[in-house]
Amino acid sequence: MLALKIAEEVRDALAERRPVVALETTIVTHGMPYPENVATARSLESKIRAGGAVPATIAVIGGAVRVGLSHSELESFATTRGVLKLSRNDLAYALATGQPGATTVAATMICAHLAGIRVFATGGIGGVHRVAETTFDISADLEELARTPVAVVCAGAKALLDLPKTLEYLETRGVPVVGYGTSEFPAFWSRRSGLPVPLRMDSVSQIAAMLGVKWSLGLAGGAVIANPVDAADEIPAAEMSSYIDTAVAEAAAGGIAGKAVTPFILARLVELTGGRSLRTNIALVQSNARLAAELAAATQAMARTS
Ligand code: PSU
Ligand code: MN
Repeated sequence: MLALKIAEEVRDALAERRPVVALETTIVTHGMPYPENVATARSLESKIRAGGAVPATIAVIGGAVRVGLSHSELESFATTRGVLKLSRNDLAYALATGQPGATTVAATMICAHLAGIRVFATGGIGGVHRVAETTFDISADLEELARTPVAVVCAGAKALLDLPKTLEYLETRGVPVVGYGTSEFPAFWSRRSGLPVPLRMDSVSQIAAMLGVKWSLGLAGGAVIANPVDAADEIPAAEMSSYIDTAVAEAAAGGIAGKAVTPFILARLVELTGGRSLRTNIALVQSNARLAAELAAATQAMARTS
């Protein structure tokens, strides 16, 4: 009665120990407007293929966890209204009630792990929100990173969050946070946050080795592989910060709470920046897909030789 449906291409790749990269769908339904969302989702799949790996886009459809969607399924999913934004707490609810659901970082990690996928590419992880001391708003992504063995390739966390508290939380929960080719934790649209990254690694095979050692020791949980957006695509932090302050203040004033916060702020930022934040978001997630394909290949190569 386990409702897990893995696309044939993904199943074959996993059985033959070829590299597979998981992709989330909240970025499609709640993170970007149509039609850029579908175009981006497709471009991520092509980048992963170009990197020699098989893409596995994850969603809940018709009471099943789907791992690997066809182009037409992705298109119709992206244009369906009222798709739920699923995390650990409501994944089973969507499955049992048959409602369509997009998977966040947390839910995608759970489903990727069920399918046997170790590497996942996204834009940015959720984190500790500003004024979390009064709202208690801390993304379930962080707890998932502490318990589920999937490496999440991202551009750090969005600067709309409290980044120092997010890093502290990850440290407390034992999650390795790696800066790929950077000594600073990247802030999603911006390459720099002013915060030192806990671990710097410049080689993909070394990252694969670290993951292999971590998991062979039985250390639970995943890892954050933070890949700064290319300089040509970034919006420097100084420019981004006033837009972020405006969007965060509007969310608070409008009483936006819970899982609606991140989608609201992302959509407002696209408006406030005249579409520039969306272009940066697309570029960074594409760059993460490329790196994730490389990492998945290195991880499989390591597993074959050990
Ligand atoms: N990164 C993006 N766009 C997004 C998200 C992340 O570039 O839409 C989504 C991810 O699915 C992430 C979620 O898991 O936002 C975090 O939501 P919350 O803060 O409610 O946990
Ligand atoms: Mn939240």
